[in-house]
Parts: sequence; C-alpha cells; structure tokens
Amino acid sequence: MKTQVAIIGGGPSGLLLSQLLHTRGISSVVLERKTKDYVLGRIRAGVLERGLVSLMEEAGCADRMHAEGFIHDGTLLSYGDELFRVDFAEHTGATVMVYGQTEVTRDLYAAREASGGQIEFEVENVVIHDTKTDTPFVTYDVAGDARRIDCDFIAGCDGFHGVSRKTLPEDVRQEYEKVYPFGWLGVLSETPPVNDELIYANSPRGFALCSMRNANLSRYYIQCPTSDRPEDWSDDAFWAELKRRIPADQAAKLVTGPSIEKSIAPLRSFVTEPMQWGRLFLCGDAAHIVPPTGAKGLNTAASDVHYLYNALLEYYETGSEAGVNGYSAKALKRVWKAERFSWWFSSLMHRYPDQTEFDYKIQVAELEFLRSNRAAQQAMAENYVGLPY
Ligand code: RFL
Ligand code: PHB
Repeated sequence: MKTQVAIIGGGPSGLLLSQLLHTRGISSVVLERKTKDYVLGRIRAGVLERGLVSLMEEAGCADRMHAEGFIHDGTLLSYGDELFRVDFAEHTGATVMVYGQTEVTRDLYAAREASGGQIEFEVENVVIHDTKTDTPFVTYDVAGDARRIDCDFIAGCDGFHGVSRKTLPEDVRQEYEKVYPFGWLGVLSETPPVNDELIYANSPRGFALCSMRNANLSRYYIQCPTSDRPEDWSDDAFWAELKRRIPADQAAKLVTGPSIEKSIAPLRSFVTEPMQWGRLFLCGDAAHIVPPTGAKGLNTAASDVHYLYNALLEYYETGSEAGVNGYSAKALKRVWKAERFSWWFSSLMHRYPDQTEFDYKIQVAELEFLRSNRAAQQAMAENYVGLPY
C-alpha cells in the first residue's frame, strides 16, 4: 500500500491530523492497535482550548461540539472553605470548551469514515523503517497477515506506550521526567454537575476536582496514593471523601449517584527530545505527558498536530522542507510552556507525602496572592485558555 503520510495511532492526535490532511487533499492511512470501541471507551480529557476548537472547525468536525459543548469563561479555585474565581474572558478575551475527549474522538472517527478515510484497526508488530531516507515505510500485521505501507512521512501519534518514540536511537533521544507521588481517582456519574464551572480544590486532605461532561454527566477526581486501586474505593467512600475536600456549601449541594466509570491515573511530567527523526514526527502523548491539572494533555497534542499539519502543507504546496525540518524545535517550545504550567498548577494544588506545614502555608499564600492579584490571574488565565500557537 502507498500513501503520503502514514499515521501510527488512532487516538485524537492521529485522527485529527488525518482529517486535517484530508481537507487539503493529502492522503494518509491510520494504524490503530485497538478496536474503535476500545478507543472510544477511554474516559480522558474534558476541556478544549480555543486552538483545538479552531482545529476541529478547520477539520470540518465542529458541529456537534458547538451544539453540545459548554463554553466556560472562568474557573473556581478553593482552599479550605475559601472559594474564588479566575475569569478567563475578562483577562484574555478567550474561553474554553467543555466537551469530552471521547466525543472529540467519536466526531473525528465519523468524519474519517464519511470521507472514506483508511483506518486499520487491531494492527500488531508495527515497525518503522528508513526514516532518515526519502522513502520511509511501515510494516505491521493484521490478523496474522503481514502488510507494508510506503509513504513520504510517518506521524507517530501512538501515545506514551507506542513504538514511535522508541524508534529514535537511544543515543539521540533525551528524556526528561518527573513522577508525582500520587494519582487521580476519577469517577464518572450520571448526575448533574455540582457547579456550572469547574472547581479545583486544594484541601488539607488532598486535591479534588469537580468537572463535567454535560448537564447530567459529572466527572470528579480526588488525589489518592499511587498504590490505591479503583476497587479499593466504593462509591460511598469516594463521595464522602470528595465532600470533605470541597467547600462546605458546594458539598451540601453535591448530587451523588452510582459511578459508571472509575479509574486511577498516575501523574507524570515527561518530555522526549527531539520530536522528530528524519521523516518520523512524534505528536501528542508519544512525545510528552503532563499531569492533568490544568487539562493540557489533549490540548498540547493538538498544538503538535497544528505544527505538523502546517509543515506538511508547506511541503506539499511549495516543496519546501523548512517547516518539516523545524517541526521539533517549534513544537517543543510550546510543549515546555504547557509542562511548566501543569507542573506549577499541580504543585500548587496537591498534598505531597513529605509536605511540611511550611510548604502548606506557602501554597495558601500563593492561592491568596492569585485570588487578589490581577496580573497573577491574567497569567493563569492565559495559560489555561491556551498559549497562542
Ligand atoms: P492516545 O490518546 O494515547 O492515543 C494513542 C493511540 O495509539 C494507539 N497505539 C498504537 N497503535 C498502533 N500501533 C502501536 N504500536 C500503538 N501503540 C499505541 C493507542 O491504542 C491509542 O489509540 O494519544 P494522543 O492521540 O496523543 O492523545 C493524547 C491524549 O489522549 C492525552 O494527552 C490525554 O488524554 C491525557 N489525559 C488527560 N488530559 C487532559 O487534558 N485531561 C484529563 O483529564 C486527562 N486524563 C489522560 C487522562 C491520559 C490518560 N492516560 C494516557 C493513561 C487520563 C488517562 C488515564
Ligand atoms: C476532566 O473533565 O476530565 C478534566 C477537567 C480539567 C482538568 C482535568 C480533567 O484539569
């Protein structure tokens, strides 16, 4: 088989890139290790930056998002029973869209299928070849059948556990990592959200987040030890702990119900450099991970896709390789800013096992500063709605 861009990974990065390329007449084939149902069963991010909203529009996949998503022009932060708001619209003139990653992915699959996009599911043994030449190719198996795709470029959109990053030789690849000593226990429930905006809570018992998917679907998280397993937490224990971590007036109006999904995600900051090796380009979680505080994971994947899409367009429309050659340097500049923000927000909001009273007082002082200082609120708002591409 032959295509212009072989895309490894049918998560949001791979699908968005494939659909954007399609709108400009550039062919691609997506290779996905799992089934479509499996990919759509993963409950992940919920907040879309304006940049990702624009990319969905450009990809022709924004109708349902605009009809069903919720525009948020601020967020709430709490510490103890104190609660304050950071107004995104006032400080930046921009807003974010609350619309789940599952729905983004569903819309992208629908668009690829409607336009006859080629997606191979349940592929195994993907191997990337000859990326330092002009004729790279990918080999893989489907149901025991060995296949090969010849292409101009390869996009490694296969997430943190994929093969693309590991294709970069070890002596070239530099990895930077910070592992946090806690995870997030997340619950999805068919209950109305406790509040119409998100609440990020720093409590003496640990972090909590009140988020949502729609008017009758709530997403809540609490910080937990990394050794915990979802089955250690009954629904009742989860709700009781969440109520202890959010301001009393919010806890009083929290509607609880059976969980329809419960999972624990570890928190990690990770960046690999460079994000390209010849004609192989890494996008999204294949190249970097952020802790979810601030919702930058999916959004940073989207900014990579933006840079790569534009570089490929330049190549196919003008023949210039300047954009593709500069992809890694350009993408990494924004990646590190998202890493910084996610690390800062995580450090501000969580309890660390070795945290002293001094450290807690510093967190509270920083939250009080943020509460009262316009410049600090503006800096947070600019990062939250998404730095410009
Ligand atoms: P994905 O979504 O991991 O998709 C990669 C796809 O590649 C496939 N794959 C392969 N395909 C072919 N061959 C191989 N060898 C392959 N290896 C893997 C996988 O099956 C998968 O379908 O990466 P992508 O597209 O870069 O998208 C990134 C986002 O998914 C990610 O940044 C966010 O979901 C991160 N994240 C969160 N971000 C937020 O902003 N807010 C959140 O609340 C949030 N929660 C989460 C998260 C990530 C999690 N992970 C990765 C464990 C919760 C979890 C549990
Ligand atoms: C979510 O709704 O899943 C969500 C929202 C904001 C975050 C992280 C996760 O910072």
